[in-house]
Amino acid sequence: VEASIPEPQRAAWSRNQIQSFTDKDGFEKEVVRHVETTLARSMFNCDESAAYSATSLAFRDRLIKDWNKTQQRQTYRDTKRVYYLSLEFLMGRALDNAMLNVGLKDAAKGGLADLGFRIEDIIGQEHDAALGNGGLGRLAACFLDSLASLNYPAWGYGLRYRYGIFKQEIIDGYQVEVPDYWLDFNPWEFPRHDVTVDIQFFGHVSKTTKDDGKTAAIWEGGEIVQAVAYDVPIPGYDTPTTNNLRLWSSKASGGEFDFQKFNNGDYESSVAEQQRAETISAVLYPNDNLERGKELRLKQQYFWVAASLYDIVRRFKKSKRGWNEFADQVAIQLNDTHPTLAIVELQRILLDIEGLEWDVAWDIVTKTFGYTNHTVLPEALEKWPVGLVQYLLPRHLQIIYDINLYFLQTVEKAFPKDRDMLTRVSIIEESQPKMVRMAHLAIVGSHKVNGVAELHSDLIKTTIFKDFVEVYGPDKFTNVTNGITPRRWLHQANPRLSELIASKCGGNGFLKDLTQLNRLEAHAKDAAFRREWAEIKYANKVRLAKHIKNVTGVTVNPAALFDVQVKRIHEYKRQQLNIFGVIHRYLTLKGMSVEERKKQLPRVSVFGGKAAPGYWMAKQIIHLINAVGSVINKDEEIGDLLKVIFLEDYNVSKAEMICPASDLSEHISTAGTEASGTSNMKFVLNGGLIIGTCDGANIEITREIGESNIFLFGNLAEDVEDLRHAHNYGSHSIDSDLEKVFGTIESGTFGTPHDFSAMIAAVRHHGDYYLVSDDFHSYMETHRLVDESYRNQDEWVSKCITSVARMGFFSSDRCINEYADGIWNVEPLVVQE
Ligand code: TH1
Repeated sequence: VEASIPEPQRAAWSRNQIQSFTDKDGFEKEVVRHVETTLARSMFNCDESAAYSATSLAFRDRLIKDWNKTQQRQTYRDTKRVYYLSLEFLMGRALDNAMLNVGLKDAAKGGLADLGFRIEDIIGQEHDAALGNGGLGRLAACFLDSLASLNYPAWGYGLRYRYGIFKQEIIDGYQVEVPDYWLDFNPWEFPRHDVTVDIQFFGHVSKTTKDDGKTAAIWEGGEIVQAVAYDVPIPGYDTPTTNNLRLWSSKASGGEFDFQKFNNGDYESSVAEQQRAETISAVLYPNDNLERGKELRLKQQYFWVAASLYDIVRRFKKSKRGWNEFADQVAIQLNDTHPTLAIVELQRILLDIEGLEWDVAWDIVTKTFGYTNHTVLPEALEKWPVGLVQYLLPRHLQIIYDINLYFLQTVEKAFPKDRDMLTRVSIIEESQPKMVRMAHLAIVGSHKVNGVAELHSDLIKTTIFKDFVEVYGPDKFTNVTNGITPRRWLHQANPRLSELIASKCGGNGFLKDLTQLNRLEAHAKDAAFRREWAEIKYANKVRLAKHIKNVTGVTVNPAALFDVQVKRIHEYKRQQLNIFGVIHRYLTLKGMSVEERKKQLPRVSVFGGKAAPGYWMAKQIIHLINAVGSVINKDEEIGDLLKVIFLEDYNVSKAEMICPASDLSEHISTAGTEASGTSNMKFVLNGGLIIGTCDGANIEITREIGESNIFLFGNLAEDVEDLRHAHNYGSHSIDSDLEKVFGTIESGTFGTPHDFSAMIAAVRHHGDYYLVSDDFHSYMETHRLVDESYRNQDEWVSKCITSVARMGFFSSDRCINEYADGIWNVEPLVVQE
């Protein structure tokens, strides 16, 4: 429908079109209809899987109505839109979220009960949409939820991977990766076979002279791969706004070429071509905070970015506005450097296709883009060999060189004769082979660059991007501290706690304005409230204990302190520090008399997380955790006092069960390495306390909830460099308690010592880059404080309540409003009911 038809007319059509349910009876009718028609099954043999499918289809119908209305409204009003470009969207499950956001979960619960099902079992049928590695992908998903809930006109753009992050199995204590084929039945996506874009690769560039005598570049030859759009509706909470997530899938461009081969009897090679094209969107690269420079990864990036930009420009052109208005209509946010080629692609479109002058085009480009940096780890900073870019995207490399030339000219004017400055800020690294530095390109091509927590934003300004602060001044660099959506991470994950909070906060308003949690603060002193609070935590722990029993066979005591570290396995996140600490605790317990032991607090140490398949050290860490668990868990002398659990296949839906059941969670990265962290926020919001380092968002969490409500330990970011230097050039002595732990491992207590020798050598002989030994003593001391504190349950629960009351700042709604004001300059657009 074109905008030329008056809106009232179109609104009248949609009112009369789809009738969707509004209560339990209506829901039941829809489920039965979908079982019997859409699924072509009968209600007599409707199992949980069919009930899940039909329930999803019923809710999907509801979303479609609001989705169409939202898109029509946004097209008609033609206000500025935000485009969030992310290679990862870690969405998790959609059904529960859809039910809660449209406010019909109770209707569905009653309806499913009438049909003989428990709603939890039906929700549990859904496969996670796991198109991401960890925090970066989950942040993108939280942002989509907030954008819709706050009524911002916004689209997400990503890749529709056939295989998301692998499924992790633990076999004999080792990680085994199994492919995650998740598309079998996915009611939440809509293929748009009519929305396709041809994407060009390889080829060569020639020059022509235009009518006006100017020369223009023409990129020709090479091969074409087709991008097909798949749309996923993103419902806002308690609002009709339903935004769109568009994921691109690759296929062979088809057409006559294929057909001819087919007719010539070259069937095999035409199928092979098809498969080669489909490879582009086949698999998510399973590395978190690591860039391995694979050609297919660069192909994925350009494929996705070019399709998205074509789509965005096509939509802009419909409005018949001049190019001078582009940046007033379009804001594009780059989620890390993965989509940085979008900068080059837009410049190419404006220059080569639309015929704009370089300076005019470049001004539009830089006003359009914003770039978010998520890491300072050197191994994660993207660099592509110049030769590879030249071969895959010859025209883009020319444009990159021109961008760099003009940029370096302005730098030279400001810093005459400073050759080193030019070398340092150049987009091209003069190494062997030469490399394109994507972060530099992203900075030069954007009007704002932001970090994701205060410490991190300070660090990028003083370390990796220091020179750019000199070049552009400090205002181009800003901070937007990450946040999480309280809908999924409190209301959906922890319904009982959400209800209890609502009873003291004057209803559910806190779910849309999380600062209202401060109304809880007064109740921290109320003994009856504390009892209810503690009872909910206990019930959540019982549920996790049952899950642990089911999947590992180990019985854990729900009254024990649950100490949880779940996140990607990485040396900088220091799961090795945690497991060394667990071993130390075990040794301490073993050294006690029976009497003494009786006085100790029981603990359950829970670990979870995936290691990148090629990250050998991370896999060793998983193996050690499992080896330690299998010894301690069957040590009868220790019994309930200590259990060590590794939960396999940690993902979003498991996080929703684990976060509400934690007493203490570990966020113990080496200071200065974790840009923000977001699970720290999830755990505190669910009434758990944190043991952590002064790193990432832990620092701001401390400022908000108060120093007495968090267990901080370890060296500070400012001291890390000197400590590392001392390890390598001074004498490096290992903490004596840690040496005992090493000795125990080396004595064979946890199996073949050789299996773990590299982990020990990293600390003893290879400079202990992550400061495990430096922080060990203070870590163990702080755990002692945790035990002491947990003994006083009244005080512990008060701390938890006070902390939750002060977590309002960490809503992704606050975060999205900051982006909207400070970076995108967009306003909400309310869709009428
Ligand atoms: C993470 C950061 O490690 C984490 O601290 C932060 O909270 C999160 O992003 C959201 O801001 C990152 N994930 C990745 C993944 C890749 C590359 C870089 C990063 S940084 C693939």
